Amino acid sequence: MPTQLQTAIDHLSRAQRVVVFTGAGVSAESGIPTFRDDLTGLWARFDPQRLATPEAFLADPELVWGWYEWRRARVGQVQPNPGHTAIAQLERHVPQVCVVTQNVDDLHERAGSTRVLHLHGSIQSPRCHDCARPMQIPLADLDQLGDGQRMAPPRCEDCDGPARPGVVWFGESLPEQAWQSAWPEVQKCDLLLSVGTSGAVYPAAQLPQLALEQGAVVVHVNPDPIAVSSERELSLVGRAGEILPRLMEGL
Ligand code: BV8
Ligand code: ZN
Repeated sequence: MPTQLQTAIDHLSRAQRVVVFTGAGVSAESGIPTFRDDLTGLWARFDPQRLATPEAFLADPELVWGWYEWRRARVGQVQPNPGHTAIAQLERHVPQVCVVTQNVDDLHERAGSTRVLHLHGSIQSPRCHDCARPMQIPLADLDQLGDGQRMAPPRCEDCDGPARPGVVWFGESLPEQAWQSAWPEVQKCDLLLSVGTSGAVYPAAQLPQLALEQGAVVVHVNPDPIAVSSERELSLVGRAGEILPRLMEGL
């Protein structure tokens, strides 16, 4: 009886079009806390789902901007982990690979993935809240920030509006271009590799189900076992940085 890992390797070795769908778990081993992890420091008493909203920003721009600048500074200080690297190496074995990520960090790109769609935006691209002009803002010094501080968002040179993070907040629509590109990729893939996501946030969380419905194989990689509902769905239990390199070794 082949192991789940060997079965996944067999499917992956035959796949022509693979979508790698990732969540915060793929960046956990780089030192970026997931949304399931408790927030720390200044943000410890806040719920991310309440802080990552337009309402929270309008109510207290300095608290929300400070949180994103602290996170953006941390992303600048960490490195891609073996999970990101294995996903980038997949492109050597599979003709068509598309990474569809819920993450707002740039670790997939820094690991070498060449096609990355960000369904929830990018923390590296702040813009004016009022006129949407992209704003170049130097990284905050993490040593100065300690566990995070309130920070006044810089003002836009054109209209004096406040900077806002380039991410998609709860209640905001997904970027049209990313979502319109992701959907057909999932529709036509042979295999969707779902890594490090709790599948709690919609509409992104629909994608593995969409892949299954169109006949693709779906492979989950997560330290928590994922309940599977079809013989074309596999759950590989373990960390991305441990499982993904083993998948690549088998190709
Ligand atoms: C929209 C950017 C509509 C910001 C994020 C009821 C009320 C109100 C709203 C809703 C509702 N029901 C549904 C909604 C819609 C809402 C939603 O889904 N809410 C949920 C919470 C119920 N969705 C939205 O609002 C979306 N927009 O629907 O618009 C609309 C339509 C038309 C017109 C106008 C509006 C927008 C959602 C985007 C929110 N922004 N991020 C920021 O980063 O601050 S979401 C954010 O949270 C992440 O991007 C990510 O998507 C999500 C966290 O999920 P995960 O990535 O899965 O991470 P998580 O921590 O949950 O899990 C980590 C996993 O990794 C775990 O399974 C863990 O076991 C695993 N793991 C841990 N370590 C490892 C590991 N795996 C592998 N290796 C390891 N080492
Ligand atoms: Zn502006």
